[in-house]
Amino acid sequence: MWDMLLTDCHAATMTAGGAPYGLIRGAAIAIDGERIAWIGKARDLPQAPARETHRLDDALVTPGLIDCHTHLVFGGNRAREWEARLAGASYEEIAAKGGGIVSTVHATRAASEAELAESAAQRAAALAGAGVTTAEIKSGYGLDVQTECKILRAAAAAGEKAHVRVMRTLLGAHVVPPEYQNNRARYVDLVCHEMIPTVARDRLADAVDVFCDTIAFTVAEAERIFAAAMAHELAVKMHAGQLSDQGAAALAGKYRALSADHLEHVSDEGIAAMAAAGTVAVLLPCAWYFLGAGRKPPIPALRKAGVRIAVATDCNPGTSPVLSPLMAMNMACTSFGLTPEEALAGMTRNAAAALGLQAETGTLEAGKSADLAVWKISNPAELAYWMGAPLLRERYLRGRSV
Ligand code: DI6
Ligand code: FE
Repeated sequence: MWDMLLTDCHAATMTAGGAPYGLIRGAAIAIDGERIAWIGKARDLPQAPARETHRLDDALVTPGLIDCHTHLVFGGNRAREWEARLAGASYEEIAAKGGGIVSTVHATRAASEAELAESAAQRAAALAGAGVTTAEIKSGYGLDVQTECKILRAAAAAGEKAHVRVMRTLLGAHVVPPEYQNNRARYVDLVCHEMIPTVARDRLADAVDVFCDTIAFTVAEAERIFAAAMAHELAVKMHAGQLSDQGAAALAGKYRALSADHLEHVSDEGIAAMAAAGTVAVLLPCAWYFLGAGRKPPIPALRKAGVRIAVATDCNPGTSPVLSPLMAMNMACTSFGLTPEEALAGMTRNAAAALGLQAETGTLEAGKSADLAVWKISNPAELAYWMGAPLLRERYLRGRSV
């Protein structure tokens, strides 16, 4: 006897290679404990009884959405800076004058762990209300060992409060903090010899990320940090090609990074290295939009090379104050030219791969965690089509309605 049976639904399983969206019309989904035990056409159900049966009135079920790139934990906000940008200042100019990321660092250092957990939990709850069951959360607004650890602990607490599975990423290499402005190498030493070992020892993160760009870290610095992360058995990821092409995507490939993210500026060699390594391309169309819609990521080249494409909100106070995964999917289609099916794969199957979770979640398949989103629509293309509509009906995380 199964624990739970969901019937009278259509399932966009998002498994690759079969029908569009892996769609099963007239589906049933059986859940045992935390896992999907069986999924298929209801008429093929091998056994009927379950402790609990839910009839879903022909609703669409998809894998719970996965927001694989966020900076949800931060103090304050940057609405003032945005006003300055609207009046003509550039993101790089503001950063060079000590604004930008550094201003959020001051606000985050000043906030208590409980305050950070509470504001991040509210943001995580907003994502959950739009169908997210898994979110990655990066640190990166502390830039000292103590505050980076505080952020990573707050990230876990936020996930617990909002019933979202959280994967944590150390982004100690977000920018060089003001106190190391004249001694970058010593800050990279701190990241490699103190931050990464502490975070690994206390199991505060699953991966290490580096912002590799003009206003942040060079490829050589990123390589030192990747080597340190790998020595501590942490996965690596990269903010690559957001503002310029420094060769970051090629380095991501060389180190078999889980993902390279942004990629508005990326060379053919960078794409080839990512393809060879299986590195996922994470597109962040809301950050692209909020920074003024410049150069776009080369989608046809990524497709041609066979690079898997994910989509995320990049929720952060400077370049993407966005808590709507469906809006990110919409923009990935309207602005970058993804198909609605690619956009949904980008927030499910490929987002799972960008977090190393492809065996656990991201598709509806027997054996995977029962992470589901139930929607008030019947055609999966509607997920990327409606803008700002409350489409979610219900969410399951690890087999439980939350
Ligand atoms: N790229 C981004 O878009 C965010 N971080 C990064 O490396 C922006 C962070 C911020 O401006 O606060
Ligand atoms: Fe980011």
